[in-house]
Formats: sequence, C-alpha cells, structure tokens
Amino acid sequence: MASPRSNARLVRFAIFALVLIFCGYVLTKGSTYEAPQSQSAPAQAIPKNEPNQKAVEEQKPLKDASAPAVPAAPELVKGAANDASNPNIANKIKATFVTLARNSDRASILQSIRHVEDRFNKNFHYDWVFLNDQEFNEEFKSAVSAVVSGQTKFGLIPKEHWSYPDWIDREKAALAREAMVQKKVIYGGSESYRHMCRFESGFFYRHELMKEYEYYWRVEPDIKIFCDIDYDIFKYMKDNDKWYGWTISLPEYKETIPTLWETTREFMEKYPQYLAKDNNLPWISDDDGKTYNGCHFWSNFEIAKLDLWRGEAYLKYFEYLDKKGGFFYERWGDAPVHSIGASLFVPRDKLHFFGDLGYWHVPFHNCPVDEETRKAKKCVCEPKDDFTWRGYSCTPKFFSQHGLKRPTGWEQFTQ
Ligand SMILES: Nc1nc2c(ncn2[C@@H]2O[C@H](COP(=O)(O)OP(=O)(O)OP(=O)(O)O)[C@@H](O)[C@H]2O)c(=O)[nH]1
Ligand SMILES: [Mg+2]
Repeated sequence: MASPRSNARLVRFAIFALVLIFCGYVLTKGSTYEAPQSQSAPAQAIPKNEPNQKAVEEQKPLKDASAPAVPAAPELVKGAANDASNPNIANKIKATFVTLARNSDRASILQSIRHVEDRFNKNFHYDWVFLNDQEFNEEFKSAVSAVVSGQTKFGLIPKEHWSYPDWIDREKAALAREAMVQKKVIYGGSESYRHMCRFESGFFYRHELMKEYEYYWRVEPDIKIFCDIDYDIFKYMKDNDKWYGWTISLPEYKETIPTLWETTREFMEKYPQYLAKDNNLPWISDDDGKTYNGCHFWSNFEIAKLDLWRGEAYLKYFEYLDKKGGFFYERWGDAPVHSIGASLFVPRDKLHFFGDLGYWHVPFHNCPVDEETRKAKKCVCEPKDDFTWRGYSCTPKFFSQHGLKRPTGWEQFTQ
C-alpha cells in the first residue's frame, strides 16, 4: 500500500507532466494571438505590381480532388498555323512582316516589334522576315525571335542587290554625293542609304524568303503603333482587293530627285500600255503629268500586295530607273519610286489610307483626330500631334480626289 507521502509525489509529478505537455503544444502551434491591422497601412498600400504573398498563396491549387481542374494555358506554338481552333489563325492569309535592319538596330527594332505585337500580331501570329546586307548575329536573332509571336526568318541580301551595278560610274556617283553634302541634303553623302533605297525599290520582294507571301507589312526600327488593330489587316487588304496601304503622305525633297520625273515620263511614253485606267496620276502631278509635285506615301510604313511590285509594269519601271543610275547619281528614295509606281500602274481605288491605326516614325504622327475612333481603338496618341490634315501633308488632297469622307473635327487640326 502506498504511503500518503508517495501519493503527494505522484500528484506533483502528474501536474508537472501536464504543464510540460501544454508548453509543448504552445511552442509547436504558435500563438493564436493576431495583431490588429494597422490603420496607417491599409491592405491597398501593397504596391500594385508587387506580388501580394497572401494572394499568391490563396491561388495555390487546392488539394481537394473534387475541385475542378484549371485547364493549362495552351502553349504558344510559333506561327501556330496549325491551330485550327483559333479562327484568327485558321483564317490567316499568306502574309508577313518584313524588316530591313542591321545588327546594330536590335534595340530599336525590338521597340517596333513590341508595338506591333501588342496592338495586332499577338492575336494573329504572322511571320516576320528580317533582311540584312550582312549576316544577322545570334544576339539579334534570339532577341527578336523572343518577341515575335509568329515564325521569324533571317535572310542575307544577295551581293548583286546591294552593290554598284557595272553600268554605274563610281566616280560620277562620288562627285554627286560630294555635291549633295555641300547642299546639306539629308543622307546626301551616304552610300549605304543609296543601296538601301535601291534595294527597297527593286529587290526586297524578290528575296527568296519573300517568295511564299502575297502581302507584307514593312516595319522600321523605332516606330510606334498607337491604337488597337482588332481585325486582320492583311485579310482586310485581300478581301477588299487593296494593293497598297499607307498612313502618312508628304512631298519629297526636290534635291534628291532632280531627274526622277523626266525619267518616269520617258518610261510612260515608251510603255503607255502599263498605265492603269483610273490611276492616281492627279495626286502626284498638278499639271496632268508635266511635272511631279513630290507627293508620296511615306514608305517606312507599307502594307501592300507583293504582286504590285512583281507585276510586269513595275518590274520594267524599276529596271528603267535603275539603268539611268539615279539611285546613285542623285538620291532617289524608295518612297517616291513606290508611290509613283502605285499611282500609275494600278487603278486608284486599290490604294488605301489607314486612318485607324495611329502611327509614328520620327518626326511625323498619324493620330485619329476623331475621339470616337480613339476611344474605340484604345489609342494613346494626341490628336494635336496628327500630321494628316496639316498644310504640308498630301493626304487632304488624296481625300478630295478620291471622294473620301473626312473624320469629324479634322478642320481643327490643320496646323
Ligand atoms: N541592313 C541594313 N539596313 C539598313 C541600312 N541602312 C538602313 N537600313 C534599314 O533601312 C530602313 C530605312 O533606313 P532608315 O535609316 O530608317 O531611313 P529613314 O527612315 O529614311 O531615316 P530615319 O529618319 O533615320 O529613320 C530601316 O529599316 C533601316 O534599319 C544598312 O546599311 N544595312
Ligand atoms: Mg527610318
């Protein structure tokens, strides 16, 4: 039989054991005490872009097997031409973006691509062809491929498309450059700029990588697109039988093209069969073809049908110009050359002004001036910057001659 003393020891031991168990419980579970939420630091004070740890944890998948499974986001297939379930992609036509660039243009072209992807191509995944007179390096290729949602293709320009043809007198060309530098003509002294203009005028559409396409959109470094393009712009061109789409027009510097128009007139006299009926001649000449008024579509933006340049009329026209040597003895630009070609060799209703995209290439803006369009297309430009309706722009004349309706409020943006 236990003594009263050993009973008391037993009770003390039991109390001690209970205290130990309670302390162990508190240490493993932590305190249930919650600090009151500070009034001076409300929940909204969490910076918007920093992940809120609580919110992140709340999004962790539930272990409960009865919870509905969240479908995995479809993996982006480059160019996804095979994604028949996406109508945008299934209805795509044979079209591509095309960019002429140097390796050193990488950062500038990435800016342009980001604009075009965000406003348009993220929904369509059209291909993008990059052309260069030197090999593109790996840094350029991997950087742009990471941003383009379609397939990227990189092409080297054949030597004969970026060099002096054998009929060009190089000394005469050098003297012409020198004279233009004296006159302070922009890019007047540059040989590469002349090769670029000749290439864009006569060869980009013949490049091997361009052969499979029917339409292209030319994109230059450092451009901006201000508005959503919520429709397939290439399909729009095809469905409406448009051959040349543009956003900004203005007169060319006369010093760069002293003999371009007389050469064009010779061509027209020699090959009158190539002139389209109902062409756009009145827009480029104010005196029925006697002189050129310099109006041209600004070719750093172009959405066009490749057959415009691949057709017999334009091919012959380019060949004629090239033989005269004005790309080197003067500084003929691809913008007036394309514009004259598009104005003479196709009916004028094939030309299309895009007034709903919002576009910028230094130093001119195209910004839809009517508020309704800007809101509907989520544009981020200022109508006061728009060049379209200003005195120096050739676009008002195009609207008048083509009987197009001007946007509401255009008259407030003429200067
Ligand atoms: N590969 C290559 N591309 C060139 C060269 N020069 C110009 N380009 C490209 O040709 C296009 C037109 O050249 P730009 O220098 O933009 O000419 P521009 O638009 O008249 O003049 P900027 O006001 O300087 O933009 C751009 O896409 C350039 O990246 C060159 O020497 N090599
Ligand atoms: Mg440019």
